[in-house]
Amino acid sequence: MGFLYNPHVIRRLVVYGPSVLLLIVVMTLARSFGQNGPRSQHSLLTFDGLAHALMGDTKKSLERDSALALRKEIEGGNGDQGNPIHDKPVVYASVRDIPAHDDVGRPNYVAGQLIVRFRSGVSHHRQDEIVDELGARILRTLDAHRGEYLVVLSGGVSVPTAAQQFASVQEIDFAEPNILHYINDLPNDSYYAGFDGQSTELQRWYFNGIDAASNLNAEAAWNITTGSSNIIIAVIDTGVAINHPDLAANIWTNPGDDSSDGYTNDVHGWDFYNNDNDPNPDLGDGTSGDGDVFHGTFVAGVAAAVSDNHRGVVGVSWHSKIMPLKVFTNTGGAPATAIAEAIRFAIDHQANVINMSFGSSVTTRIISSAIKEASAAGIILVAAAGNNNSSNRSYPACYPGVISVGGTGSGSVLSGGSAANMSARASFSEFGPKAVDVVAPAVDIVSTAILSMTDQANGEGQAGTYTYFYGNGTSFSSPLVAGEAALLLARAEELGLDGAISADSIERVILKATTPLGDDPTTLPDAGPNWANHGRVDFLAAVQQINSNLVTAPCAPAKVSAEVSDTGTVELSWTDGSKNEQGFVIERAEKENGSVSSFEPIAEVDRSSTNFTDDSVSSGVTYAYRVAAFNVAATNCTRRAATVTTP
Ligand SMILES: [Ca+2]
Ligand SMILES: [Ca+2]
Ligand SMILES: [Ca+2]
Ligand SMILES: [Ca+2]
Repeated sequence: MGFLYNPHVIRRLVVYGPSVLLLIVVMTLARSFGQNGPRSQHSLLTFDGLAHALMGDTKKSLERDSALALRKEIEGGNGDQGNPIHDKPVVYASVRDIPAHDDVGRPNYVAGQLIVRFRSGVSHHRQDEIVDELGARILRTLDAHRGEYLVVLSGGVSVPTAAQQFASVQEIDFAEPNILHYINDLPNDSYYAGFDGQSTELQRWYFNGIDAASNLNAEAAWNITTGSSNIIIAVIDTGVAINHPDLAANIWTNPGDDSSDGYTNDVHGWDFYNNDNDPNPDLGDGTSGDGDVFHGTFVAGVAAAVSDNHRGVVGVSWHSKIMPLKVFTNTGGAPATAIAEAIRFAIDHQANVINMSFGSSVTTRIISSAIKEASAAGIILVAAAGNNNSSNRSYPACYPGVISVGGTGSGSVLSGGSAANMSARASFSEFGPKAVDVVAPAVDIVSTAILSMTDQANGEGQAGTYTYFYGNGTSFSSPLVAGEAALLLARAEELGLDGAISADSIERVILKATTPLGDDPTTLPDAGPNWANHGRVDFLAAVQQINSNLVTAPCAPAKVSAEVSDTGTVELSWTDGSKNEQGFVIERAEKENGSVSSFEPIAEVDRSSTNFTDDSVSSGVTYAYRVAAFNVAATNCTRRAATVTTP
C-alpha cells in the first residue's frame, strides 16, 4: 500500500486540498484485525466543511430538582475497603497554601468566587444572613438540600482571605476557592505533529503492540467483545463534535429528557461552561490560541469512535455511547463547580464510566464529594495522571475511587521508534505509586478532531470541519482505560452478569490484568522500572477475567415501607442498599391472629426501581411484604419486611 511519506507535504493525518472543503484521508491498516476487526481497509473520506456550526447558546437559571436535592450524602466508607483505588489518602490544602497561579502562570482558581457548604440544620434565612454579613452574595445554588452555594465576594477581598473568614464561621462546613482544572495534553505543536513517519499502522502499533512489552492485546479482546450500546461513557471535557461522522452514531441520546432536572432539552449532554444544551466545542476566536477546541472530540474518539465502519479511526469500545459533558471552553481552565455538576449529571443520567482528562494540583471538596457519589452509584471513574514528568498527585486522578492513568511511548512512534521506546515511560508522564495506578500509550495517539478558528486563521481549513489528529499526553491514555472499562461492562452484559459484578470488581480487574512495566532507566525517586502502582493495561487479560466468579450476593434494601393509597392499592417503597443487584423480588403474605402465612413472590422489578404498587389486595386484610435484591448469584436472604392493613 502506498502511504503518505513526504514530510514536507503531509503535516497531518488530513490533507486539505486547495478547495479546502474536500478532505481526503487515506487510511490503510495493512494487517487483518481478526475475525471481527476491520480488514485491510482503505477509506477515501470526504466531509462537508461546515456541516456543523454551534447553536445559539441560551442562558438559564439552574435549580436543582427534588431528585438531586434528595440525593444522599454518602457518609463514611463506600464498602470498598481493601481496594487501592478507594483507599487513596486525600489531604485538603489550607487555602493559605494554594498559590494564586500554577507553575506555568495559569490561575489556580476563579477570581472573586468561593464554594461554601453550610452544616446541616442551618436555615436558609441564616445562610443568607451569614453570606450577607461577610459582604458576599449567593451567585448560584449548587445543592439546596446540602446547603452548597457558589458565592461572589465583594470587590477587593482576596479569595484566600475570604475563604478563611467563611471557614471560621461555626455554621459553615467548608469554604473553598473554585479551583480551575487544566487539560493534560501537550502544547499545540504536539497534537498537530505531522505524519512524517513510514508506518502504515497509525493506530495498530498501540492497540496491538509492536512487541509483547507494548501490547494492549486489543485485537484478541475484540474477538471476544467489541462493546455494547447499553454502556455509557461520560466525557467531561471541552465538548464533543457530536456530528463528527466517526462519532455521531455513538453519541448518547437522553432517553427521558424532562426540564424539571434544571437541564432543558439536554438531548445529547450539557454544556456546564456556558450553561446550555449544546455540548459541541466552542470553536474559538482565532486569536487566543484555541488550543483546546479539539480535545474533547479527540478523547471521545479514543474511547469509543464508531468502529468497523470503513472510516477514520477505531475506538477501544466500538459501540458504547458517549455522553458529552462540556466544562471547558476553547481555552483556559474549567471551574470545579462545572466539573462537580457534570459528575452529578452523569450520575443522574446513569453513565457507567466517567473519563476526566484534566487535572489540578489542588484538591477540592466539591469535586471529591461528587466523585464519592459517583463511586457509590457504581460508576467507574478514570482520569489522566498528568504530563509534568513528576511524582506529584494530580486531581481528580488521585481522589479515592478514580483510576489514575499514566502514559508510555517515547520519541515518535510513527517514525520508527524502537520497541523499548514504545513500552518506556513517556517523557512527560507523571510517575510513582502516589500519582499513577496503571499506564497506557500516550504518544502518537490518533483520533477524531475538529478544526478551530485558529486552525482556520492558519489556513488549515474551515473552523468546524471534522478531521483527525495525532495527540500526545496522558489525556489520551485515560480514555484508552475508560474504553477498556466499557468493554468489560459489555462483556459482563453478554454473559448475563450485567449489574451483578460491582464497579469495584471491574476496577480490580483493570488493575490486576496488567503487564509489568519495562525497564525505565530514570533515576528520579519513584521512577525507574516500577514507576506505576500497577503495569500497563491488557485488554485481553481483563476481558478474560470477566466471569461469574466475580459475582457476589447483593445487599438487602436498607428499609422497606408499605402504605395504603387513596385508591386502595398498597404502595411499597424501599431504599436501595446494594451495588450489584439485577433487580428486586417482592413477596407477600397474609397476617391473621398473629400468625403469618407463607410468603409468595408476587413481582420482580428492575434494579433501578425503588417502589412497587400492589393493586391486587383485598380490603380488611393485613399484609406482610418482603423485598429482596437478587442477582444471578443469589437472592439476598436478609430481606426487609413491612406490614400494612387495608381499610
Ligand atoms: Ca432534562
Ligand atoms: Ca454550548
Ligand atoms: Ca471509524
Ligand atoms: Ca443498586
